[in-house]
Amino acid sequence: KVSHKSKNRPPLHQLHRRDRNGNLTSKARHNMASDVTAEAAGQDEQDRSISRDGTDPLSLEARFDEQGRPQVPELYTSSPPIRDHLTTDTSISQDDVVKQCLPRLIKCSRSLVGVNSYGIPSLKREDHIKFLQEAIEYPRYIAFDPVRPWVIYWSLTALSLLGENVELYQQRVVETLSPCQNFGGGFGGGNGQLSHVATSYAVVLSLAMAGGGKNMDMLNRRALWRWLGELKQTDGGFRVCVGGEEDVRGAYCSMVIISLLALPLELPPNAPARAHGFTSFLDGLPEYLSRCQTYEGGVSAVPQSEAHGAYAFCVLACLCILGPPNEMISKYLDLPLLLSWLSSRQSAPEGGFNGRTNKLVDGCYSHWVGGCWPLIQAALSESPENPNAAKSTVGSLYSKEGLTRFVLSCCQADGGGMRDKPNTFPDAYHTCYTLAGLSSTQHDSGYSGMRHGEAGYPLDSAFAWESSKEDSDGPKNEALELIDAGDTLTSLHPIYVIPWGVVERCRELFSKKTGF
Ligand code: FPP
Ligand code: K
Ligand code: ZN
Repeated sequence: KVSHKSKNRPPLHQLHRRDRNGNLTSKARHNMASDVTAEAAGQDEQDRSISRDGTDPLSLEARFDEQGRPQVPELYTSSPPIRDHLTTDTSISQDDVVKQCLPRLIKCSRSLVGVNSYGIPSLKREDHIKFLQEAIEYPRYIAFDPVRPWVIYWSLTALSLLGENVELYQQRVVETLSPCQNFGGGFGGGNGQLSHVATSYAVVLSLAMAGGGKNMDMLNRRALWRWLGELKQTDGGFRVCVGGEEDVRGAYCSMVIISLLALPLELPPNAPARAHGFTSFLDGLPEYLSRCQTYEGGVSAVPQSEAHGAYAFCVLACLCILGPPNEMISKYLDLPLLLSWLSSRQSAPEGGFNGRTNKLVDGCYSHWVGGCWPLIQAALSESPENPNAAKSTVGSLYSKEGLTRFVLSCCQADGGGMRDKPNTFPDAYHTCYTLAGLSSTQHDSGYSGMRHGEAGYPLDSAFAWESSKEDSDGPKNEALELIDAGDTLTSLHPIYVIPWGVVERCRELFSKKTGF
């Protein structure tokens, strides 16, 4: 039982000190943030017991008042019950985010219009579709020139999540992306630009999504294979471009391309890593990924750096391309430490995830961090290949409700599109990844295991995942309970982050291909 009383707090007028210019001092700004949010919640002087009668106040059954109306748990509508009173730039900006998010969460929870009976706003589907159609049609910024394939990938993925048919874009996607392909293999971010593994990843996924199976002929698979061979490093990892930096994006993007196109795993003859005795793209790779786990338990871009959610996703997804999750993740990562770090990414009352310790929630981490959870949950589930093991699935290990509230209350921009957080502008990147995260609250996916005798390609396990059926027995999906039926999104493959059918289509196209 946690009880929180703020009786030791000095009166407001003492807290809100101003400097000579009449501006609030940073200490005052800091105090005000907590007061304003607490007062807005009407909680300041109340006893905030989170379990008065022993029932779990966050469970859906404990939600209804005497009139049978659902109640919003205080976790999402009140200031954090425990806070560090040391004022720093970090605590000031954190208070500021709470100050932006909390009134929205409270307003939604009390509003009677535009929200459902759980106090959750509806998805502005048509506005988001319109926003994305414009984003793909008229990229607005010169800064987008080196990320053309990304803008296409984000828009097509988000449109797919919203239920749109993206095959309409087939011809134009090919026309835009063809000039990005280089004779030396791979794709640059724009015409005449150096090949990069991240833009090549976005190209391959975009062609697969928009093509209906037709676009893949334009890929020079042999050149791609040779070029990836140049990126493979003698410590097991991959550079992101020739002469460029090596980090876990290089590893994840390369392995997505290799596995989805079923490229030979053997290193091409020109690969510099051959001089080190390596013969395969897989040599030293899981060991390299393992070295990127930090003392916090999270994963960094390169060994000995700061853990970040975006890199954690790259590493977990890459390990899940290399083998079954329950084998790979616990073999190469300290799973309890990773769980502790990953759990700390979700913030209350905001409900969203941050990317790293002491930083702010951001809608895009709904995917980068949120997308780690299905992979971890699969790693913790019993191996489906062991017939003696009861198929146990762990339930959700994060608050799907918190994430749902954050995305729908704080990340939907007024004119359509999704954003990082309130008071930021929407863009295709945030629209893609907030929706991907929201979708993963609604659809549980898991590792289904390979059928025996089927294994042929060594990376088969990457394709042995499935989206669990809604009628399956197992715990009810709390996120689906909370939103209106019309507000559900389609489901994405947890490793490739494109629709399931698109992954299957690639698999059919390439798995039986011998040679190039
Ligand atoms: C910090 O930015 C962000 C990073 C260190 C990594 C960002 C990388 C990705 C989002 C994607 C990588 C994956 C692929 C597949 C290319 P920040 O300091 O602005 O944000 P923060 O305060 O939230 O950490
Ligand atoms: K950020
Ligand atoms: Zn972001």
